[in-house]
Amino acid sequence: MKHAVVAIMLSAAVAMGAQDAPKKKPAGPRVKVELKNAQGQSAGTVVLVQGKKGVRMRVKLENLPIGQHAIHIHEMGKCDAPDFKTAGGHYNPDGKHHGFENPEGHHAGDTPESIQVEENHMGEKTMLLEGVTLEQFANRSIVVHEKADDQKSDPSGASGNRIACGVVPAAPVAAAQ
Ligand SMILES: [Cu+2]
Ligand SMILES: [Zn+2]
Repeated sequence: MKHAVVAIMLSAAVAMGAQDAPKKKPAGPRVKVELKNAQGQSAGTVVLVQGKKGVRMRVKLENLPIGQHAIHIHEMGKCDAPDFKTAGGHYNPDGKHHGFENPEGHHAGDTPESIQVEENHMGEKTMLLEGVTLEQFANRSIVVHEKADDQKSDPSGASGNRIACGVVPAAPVAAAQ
């Protein structure tokens, strides 16, 4: 009887040890941003995860017009509807110009791709923002625009009005999805 208990405990310890051995790299610190549209409805979420090369950005949009929409990190952590002007300009600590195709670019808050919103008014994209950190984005905002980003026109890629916004929380959340 005693032996059986010891055997069970041993095998449990072995199993735990095996589980502890990391097969994948652990996911880095992350935050979840809740987007709202001009009407105050949910416009989706953005999860930002710190990686080795930069920040991975997972965007899920909803309740937005069909078409391509630019998305950027703006300087101020304020999202006052309906125009979201309080979010300020693009996060730009290095005094650069807008867009990945701009020879004097790009802003640290620029993103390499626009997001397609489909007929169900939803859209999804994951991209890597290289050379930036999650810490830099804390207490700033993420803004979605009415049009696509041309990646070269100052100050905002000719992407038109701001149609959704969310503040980036300061503290990383361990298990945000
Ligand atoms: Cu923007
Ligand atoms: Zn920009």
